[in-house]
Amino acid sequence: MDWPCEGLARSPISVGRLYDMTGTLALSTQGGLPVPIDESGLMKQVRKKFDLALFGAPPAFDQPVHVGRPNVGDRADFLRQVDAMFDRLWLSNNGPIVQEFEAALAQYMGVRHCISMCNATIALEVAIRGLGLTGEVIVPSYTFIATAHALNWLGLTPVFADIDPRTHNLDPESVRRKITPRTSGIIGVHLWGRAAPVEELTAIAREHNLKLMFDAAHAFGCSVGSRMIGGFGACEVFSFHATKFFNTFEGGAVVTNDDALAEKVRLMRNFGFAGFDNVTEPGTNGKMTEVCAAMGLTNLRNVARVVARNRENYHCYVRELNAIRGLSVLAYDERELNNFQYIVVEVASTFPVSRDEIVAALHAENILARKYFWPGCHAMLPYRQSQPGAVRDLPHTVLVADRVIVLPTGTAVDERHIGVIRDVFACLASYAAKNTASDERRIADPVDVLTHV
Ligand code: T4K
Repeated sequence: MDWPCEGLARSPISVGRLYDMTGTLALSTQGGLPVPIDESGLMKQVRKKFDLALFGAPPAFDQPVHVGRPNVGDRADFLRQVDAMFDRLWLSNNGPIVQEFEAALAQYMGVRHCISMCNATIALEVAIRGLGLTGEVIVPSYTFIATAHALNWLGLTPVFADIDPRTHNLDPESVRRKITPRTSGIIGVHLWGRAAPVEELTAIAREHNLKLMFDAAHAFGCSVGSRMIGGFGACEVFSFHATKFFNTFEGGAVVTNDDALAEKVRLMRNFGFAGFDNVTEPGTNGKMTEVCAAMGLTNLRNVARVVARNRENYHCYVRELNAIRGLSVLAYDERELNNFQYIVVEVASTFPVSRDEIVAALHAENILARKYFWPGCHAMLPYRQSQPGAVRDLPHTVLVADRVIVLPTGTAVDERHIGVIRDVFACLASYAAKNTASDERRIADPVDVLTHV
């Protein structure tokens, strides 16, 4: 079908004109200006084609609805800790709040060591270096670019393996095919907080004498086989970025049950200092600050509330979107612990509107859906040239990256937002289906769009 371009979606069209044409927009006005019709900031109902911002209507929300809105616990609790920090005048360098935070996380995950860091990218680099990885390391291409960049930054080669299209996680058979004499390790990623195939990857690593670690950036508070993620492989790395289910503003951690590795990682995080004037390792500055750790302690006490909201949102999305033919919400295994942080919708090729057109339509409504992790690391500029065979070897990565949309959730989102998102999908589907069946004319400009109803 023909579809108005993104630029068209943003072209200003007067509210008055829209009322004249459709007569049904549920826009309310106050002193002539549109005002939201509910507390979610909703500006209109979306029932049919001309209710869509893509066709010139005002956006559904007056403010952007984000995928990565931070979840924040009790502010008074946080501010009390920050006050005490100011009294102590101890702001960084393994302060008391960082130590309390690390102990609390180690206990929460049931691991021996938690070494907090300034972010997960630095934590990955320190862990990779601490483990002594060299040459080639196998990673999924379908992940956030930081997984590959951490290797590249250290002068190592990320070798991209394919995923299982049902789980979006590493396909063990593809991993096997990527092993060469230069391979030193595997980094599994628990994508969307759903566990990588831990058992299979552990067996492959053992068989080929490779080191295995996990990028657990998405998997805080998740389990596999009823064991908390955090204790698998030689170590696991978490992200506590602002957009994550659990945040410390910026932050991350290496967690491990290996005493020697923990000791090395601790030293590397702080320039390799083993005491005053005594440097025993090459190191970097990966330290978490006190204020970040205070945010972590506050948010740790808020985890259950955020999980509950995310879970409700997830069920609401499943109910609303799975009812529309051609859409499916990636399922969480509810026998395990999940943080339900990512709402991942797959758009089938039979859906009458393409994934990119849907994203453009949602953005026009101020719903900032994302195409994570399109187009896959292998297709990003720094890696495109280095592995020319990658596209041939990564059919499932290409397939999945082309059909995923990640939708807003978290404590800033509720069923009212989800209802509107459902309406946008439904409206697009029914308009496109009708348009394709009955009207094959090219719609060239806004006037054309508006006159060929
Ligand atoms: N490994 C994996 C598998 C990862 O997914 C990540 C990070 C890492 C490693 C590395 O972790 P860190 O080094 O970051 O700790 C975001 C995050 O920046 C990134 O941490 C995360 N993965 C990735 C999946 O998502 P972008 O490029 O999408 O960020 P941005 O700025 O577009 O923000 C996303 C949405 O959140 C926007 O709609 C704006 C909104 N937002 C953002 C911030 C920071 C807010 O509403 N408030 C905020 O404070 O990467």
